[in-house]
Amino acid sequence: MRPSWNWKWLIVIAALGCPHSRTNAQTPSADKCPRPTAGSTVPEPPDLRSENGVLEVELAFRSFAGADGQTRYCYLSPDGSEAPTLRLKPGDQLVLHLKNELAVAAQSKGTSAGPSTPSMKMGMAGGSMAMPMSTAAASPCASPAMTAVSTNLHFHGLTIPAVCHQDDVMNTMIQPGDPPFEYRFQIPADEPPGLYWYHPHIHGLTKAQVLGGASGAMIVEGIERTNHELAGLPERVMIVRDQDLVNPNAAPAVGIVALPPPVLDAEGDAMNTGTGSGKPAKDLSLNFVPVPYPNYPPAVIAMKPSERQLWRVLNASAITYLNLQVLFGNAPQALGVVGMDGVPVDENGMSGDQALWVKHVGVPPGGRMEFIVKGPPEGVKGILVTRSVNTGAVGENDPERTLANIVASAAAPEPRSKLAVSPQPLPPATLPWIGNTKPVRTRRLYFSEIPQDPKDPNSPTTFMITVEGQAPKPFDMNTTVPNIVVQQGDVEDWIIENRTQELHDFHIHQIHFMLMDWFGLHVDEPFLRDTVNVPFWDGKSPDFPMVKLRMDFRDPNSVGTFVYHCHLLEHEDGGMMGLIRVEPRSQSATK
Ligand SMILES: [Cu+2]
Repeated sequence: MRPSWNWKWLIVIAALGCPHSRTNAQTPSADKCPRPTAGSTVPEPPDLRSENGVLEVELAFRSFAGADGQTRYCYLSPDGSEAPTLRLKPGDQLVLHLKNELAVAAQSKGTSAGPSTPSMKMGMAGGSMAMPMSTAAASPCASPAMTAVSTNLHFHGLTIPAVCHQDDVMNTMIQPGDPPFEYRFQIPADEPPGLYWYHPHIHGLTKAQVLGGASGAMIVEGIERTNHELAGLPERVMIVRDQDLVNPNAAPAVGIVALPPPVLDAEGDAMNTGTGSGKPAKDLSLNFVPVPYPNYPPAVIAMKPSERQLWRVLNASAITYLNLQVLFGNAPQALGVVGMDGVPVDENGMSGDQALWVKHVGVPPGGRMEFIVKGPPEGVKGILVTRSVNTGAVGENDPERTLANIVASAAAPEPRSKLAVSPQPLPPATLPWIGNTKPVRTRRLYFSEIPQDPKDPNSPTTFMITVEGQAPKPFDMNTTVPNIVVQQGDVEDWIIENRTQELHDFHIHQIHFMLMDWFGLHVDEPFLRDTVNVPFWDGKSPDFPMVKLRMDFRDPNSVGTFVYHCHLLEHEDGGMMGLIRVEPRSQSATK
């Protein structure tokens, strides 16, 4: 039986991004992290594909102080390609050797990654560990302390164990001078096909490294096995990253009348103007092609006229929300969403071959959207924009901007990858659809913030996510006591409330969840997410906005201790994170 598509969650997909709808020179030597210039054609990230069931990768993690004073971070493979897309099939093994080649000297001169930055202060104020600058040798699996140049990797979205050499971010810290650190794990045979990603996850440093460009895509192949509409489509990966403004002192360009001067928050970011325009908190780039404020010179996407493609879009921004739309002239075009957060939209096994046709897609930081796009006919101008996102009274400013011109031409090169023409359909899921399971309990959690001076929005803020009934406190990396203990096999409902006047972006490692209620709307989405926007409080309503999530701890790989947090990385670095332990199912409970 096929469920009828429900208008309520169509609204939610489109609205998740907008609840109210609407560094100093290191050396002048060779640029270690070369980036395209503004206005360039959007390049495809390089691909590294598994062969015979294995993908072995060497990545060097480097930093470079650009001429604009910002520190860039990059993952480089031995052939010099940057931030490669790792492509594997379910069941394949990934062996990734990560060499930390960050320059200690570069970090101690007050670059955006240095220990004197606001995010670091907040991390420390937020109860993070001590951060000695020593890089004394210790096992990267049990590093006693982190430094300003420590790093590690999180494989966002994968259901793999949270242990060292796989997906642990609590104890794994790789220092410059350490030998290459080996990540080695198997993509689960039942991992849903789709778009995943990798990025560093050192609490207190995550924002600086991700903002500098430390991120890359990962694809579990076979999405065309879930949906006949995808057979044979060319596919392209698009990664939106943010960075500090290249022209922070420029006045907004054309067309803005009597806009109040931007108010900056404690991190120096422009606060939400509530107008959908004005100075953004951060600049954006599309596959590293910068689209800087104030003129936003668009990047160029070349397509054959009217060609259908699968766009696999990752919001790898540290703090910027996206609300993407494709327009031909002024007309928004239908986008056929087929995957979200790495999971095909027909994951419930009942709705195969469906795409959700929407006119815009909200993508929170950390989120992924995979959708079918039809290119413009020859001679018609297409554009890819991010509409403004209302982040709340104390949120950052995410104004509307054009990211790229879509140029149709018969001579446009085809994307490098094409989905299989006659794919074998994916076998149905072995576990019952989570929407049909009974939760064993309901928990309530809430986001909260405490500014040092409640009257001063510029005062440093402590960020927290608290399990109701526990004392609110910012995350402490030294803690070994989990906030939540769950038994593997259980399904739980979590209500996440937002008691602050800005959006937060709930994310949990290792598992996916189903969105049941959003902003008072019962949605029962027939698909899964790992990252979801929690609407902001208006400062007046008697009730706080909330989302209700059905959390799936049935996968044996979820056993272990891992984190949930806000994916606005300055919030995570500032303490908005909690610890969960999933205990192995006891003998007596196992049938
Ligand atoms: Cu947040």
